[in-house]
Amino acid sequence: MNDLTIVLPTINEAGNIAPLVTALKEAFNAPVIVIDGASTDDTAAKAEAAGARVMINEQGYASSLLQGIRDADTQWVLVMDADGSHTVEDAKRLWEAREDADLVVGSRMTKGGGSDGSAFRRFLSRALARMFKWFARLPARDVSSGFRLYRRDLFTDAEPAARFFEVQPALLAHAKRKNARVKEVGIHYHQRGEGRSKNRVFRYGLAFLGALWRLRKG
Ligand SMILES: Nc1nc2c(ncn2[C@@H]2O[C@H](COP(=O)(O)OP(=O)(O)O)[C@@H](O)[C@H]2O)c(=O)[nH]1
Ligand SMILES: [Mg+2]
Repeated sequence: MNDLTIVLPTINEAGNIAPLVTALKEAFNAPVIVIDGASTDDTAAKAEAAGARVMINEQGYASSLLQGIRDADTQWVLVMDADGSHTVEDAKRLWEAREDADLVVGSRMTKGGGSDGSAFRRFLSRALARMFKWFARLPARDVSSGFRLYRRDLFTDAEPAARFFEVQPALLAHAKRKNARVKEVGIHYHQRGEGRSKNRVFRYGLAFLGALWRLRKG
C-alpha cells in the first residue's frame, strides 16, 4: 500500500501519539507524518520513536493540514486526529472506500456514523452542518470532520482563507470547485484520550461563521 501517506496534526498529544503511530504503521505499512504545532510535551520525540516523520508547523491547524497534503508524495493522503477520537478501524474503512472517489469524508452524520462527543459538541457540529447545507451547498454533510482521505493532486493547490478548523468546510468548497467526487463514510467519533482539546467554541465558532460567509452560495 505504498500510494498512501498518513498525516497527523498534533499539539501536546504525548499521551496518545505513540500507540496510534504504531497501530497505523502496522495496519497500512505507509509513511506517517506528524505535523506538530510546537508541543510543549514530548509528542515529537514519542512520534519519532514510534516511526513517524515529524515536522514542526506553528501556523495553526489549517496550515499544518495543508503542509501535510503538499509534502506527501503519494497518490492518497489520510488525515486524522491524533487524540484517539478517530480509530485505525475507521481509517481502514475510509481507505477501502476510495474507488471512484477523490475525497472520502469520515462522517458522523451518515449511516454507520456516530459520536461520543458531549451533547453540546454534537449540537454544534449538527448546527454547523445544517447552516453550511443551506447557505453553502457543500458536497458532504459532516462539514467539520477532520477525518478524511484526499486524492492528493486535487488538493495541492488549495489555498483556503482559513487558520483553524474552518479549513474543513473550506476544503469541501475547494473539492466542489474541482468537481471532485466526494464520498461520505460513517465513522464513530470517540472522546479524546489523554490531554485537552485545543478547540475553543467561541474563537473557532467565529472562524466557522467567517468561512460560511465566504462560501455562501458558492
Ligand atoms: N499542528 C497542529 N495541530 C493541532 C492544532 N490544534 C489542534 N491540533 C491537533 O488536531 C487534532 C484535533 O484537535 P483537538 O484539539 O482534539 O480538537 P477537537 O477534536 O475539535 O476537540 C488533534 O490531533 C490536535 O492535537 C494546531 O494548531 N496545529
Ligand atoms: Mg479532539
